[in-house]
Amino acid sequence: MKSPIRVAVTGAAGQIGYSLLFRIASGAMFGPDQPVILQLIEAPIEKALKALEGVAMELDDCAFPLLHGIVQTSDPAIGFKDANWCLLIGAKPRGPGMERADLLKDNGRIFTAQGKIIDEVAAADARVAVVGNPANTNCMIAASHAKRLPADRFTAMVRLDQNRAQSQLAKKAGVPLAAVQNIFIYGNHSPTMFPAFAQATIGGKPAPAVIPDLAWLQGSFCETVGKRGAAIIAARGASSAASAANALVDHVRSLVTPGAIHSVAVKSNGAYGFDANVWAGVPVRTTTPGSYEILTGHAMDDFAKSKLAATNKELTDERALVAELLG
Ligand code: NAX
Repeated sequence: MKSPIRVAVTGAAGQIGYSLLFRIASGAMFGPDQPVILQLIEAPIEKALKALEGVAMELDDCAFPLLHGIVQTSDPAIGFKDANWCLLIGAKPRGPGMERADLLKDNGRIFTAQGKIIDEVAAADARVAVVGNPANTNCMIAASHAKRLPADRFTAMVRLDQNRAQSQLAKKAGVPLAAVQNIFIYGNHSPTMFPAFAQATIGGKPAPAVIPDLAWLQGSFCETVGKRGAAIIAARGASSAASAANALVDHVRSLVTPGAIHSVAVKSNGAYGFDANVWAGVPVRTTTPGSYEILTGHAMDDFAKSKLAATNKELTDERALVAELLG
């Protein structure tokens, strides 16, 4: 049996947390032979901490053999202590009438503090995955406050968008999901993201050859993927949770599986014309567990270039709005 790894999860009593923790503890994220210690972090609010107690009780009641311990805390210094993976889900939601700039700043303050404390107390091999929105910019802020951990340890999740795009293409083509490959998400986790359909393959053929409907690919496909979160809120009365948790399982599982090729928001370093200092969705290949290289060889046509420019502009605008919070 391997020795357990420590997995810190913020927002652990929230709706994504409730769909996520049981899958981590069952082995879906790190594999069936990897024990875990869950370090659950909640906001210092009585109701949230009480809910967290209930979640921990349910985790106990699952009797997962791989779950070697549960920490419950509202103190990030305890929650992130020696963590090998830090899954940052907790964030302030956008309230009625709240400006996006205020949301960026309020969350920026949370991720400033978390970036600092993770850098101080997490394990030397710590990896960070950000889900809390605005995920790309929150991730950039947290990374900017880390002096010990390099920037490439900080990733943000665009895997839900990739999964959504894969599913839409499979439905349209009338093929099983696994027939759709190489569909990658570029840019921000927001409606400006670009699901690069021209690079995707369906049954080994270019997607536009199998779906010869450019108007659909450029229009309704991109729009459905980009606005899927809002469509789910409209239908369900609550934001995507189970699919977001599932995507985080996929995000981390792919990052610990050498050879996996998948979409992750990482420090762009100028890839695909993104501003070098923003965190943008790009295709990566996992090299060794937890490490990756950006795949830079994909050609972009004029339509793709215009989409990339738009999502890059949104990321640089967000960066400008939080400039005072960057370390
Ligand atoms: P919930 O409101 O159900 O849960 C959030 C939890 O975080 C709450 O229990 C809250 O007490 C806790 N929290 C708040 N601030 C905290 C802090 N500083 N430290 C620790 N815990 C804190 O939201 P949920 O539906 O779980 O969504 C969480 C975040 O994921 C939101 O920001 C949401 O926008 C984002 N999403 C990101 C997605 C992505 O693909 N990147 C998709 C799904 C989701 O919308």
